[in-house]
Amino acid sequence: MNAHMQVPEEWRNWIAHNLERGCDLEMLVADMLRAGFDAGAARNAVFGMADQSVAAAAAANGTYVYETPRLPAGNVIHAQERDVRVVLRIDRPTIAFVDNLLDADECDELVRMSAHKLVRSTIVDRERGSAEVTTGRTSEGTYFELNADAFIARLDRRIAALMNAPIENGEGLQILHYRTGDEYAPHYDYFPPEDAGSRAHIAQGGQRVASLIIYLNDVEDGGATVFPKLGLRIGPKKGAAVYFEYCNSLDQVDPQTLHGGLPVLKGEKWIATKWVRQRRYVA
Ligand code: PD2
Ligand code: ZN
Repeated sequence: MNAHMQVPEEWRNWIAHNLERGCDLEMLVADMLRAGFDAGAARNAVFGMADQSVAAAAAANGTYVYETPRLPAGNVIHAQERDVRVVLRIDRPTIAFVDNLLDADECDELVRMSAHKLVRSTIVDRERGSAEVTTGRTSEGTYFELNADAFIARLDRRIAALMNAPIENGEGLQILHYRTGDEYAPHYDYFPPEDAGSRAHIAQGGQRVASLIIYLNDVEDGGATVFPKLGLRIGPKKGAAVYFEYCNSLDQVDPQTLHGGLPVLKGEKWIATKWVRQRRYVA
């Protein structure tokens, strides 16, 4: 039997029974080898089923199950016409810092296109789902619909390739401007599933699954993106971006991805944010 051969159902039941009893995985593999199974097939079946049962147990008690990252592997991600270098990766949750996603002219162009149409940023009211101004988010912002023009369409394509997601699952690119003193208090980018106010938002293409924050300028002081539960702080760098993901195939959301934008201490801060949904985003 080769490694990809299907293990018969009676043997899968036998593995499941012994996993439940807490048997050592290598001993199960050894028993299967003695029964004539190929080593690859035995290991795939035993370890694969063990992974599934750990995931099922974690899901049953509400623990977030980490799956294979959506973000492509490798030192360099080919994002359309641009090769983007991954400088740092964290595995659980999946977070990555990538450099050189936009060039300086592209950053400047996004700022130029946005500066005249900024409005005060809001957050989602947890009960009503409405957009509310709050002291915890003092930036101002605007957005560009998907493929708004040829320039935005090029960036949407590049970002979708980096995030390994269909372009149409992305919300329109958000541009945010923070003046000195402005901040974004720690929050989740997903819509808390238990909140009544989340329902209407989740209906627009499912839960958010991943975010990309692109820095459009070098901030003089302050303005780092922070993940307080992880002790992680990322300094803004023009053209670079931080990526993170927080919703798995079981529809669970990951509370470890709490994050915020620290107050800008000197100068100003511009970012572009892309949020990706489970399915096509319906504005
Ligand atoms: O400006 C930031 O660093 C920041 C931090 C947290 C932006 C967002 N969240 C966001 O746009 O969701
Ligand atoms: Zn956020």
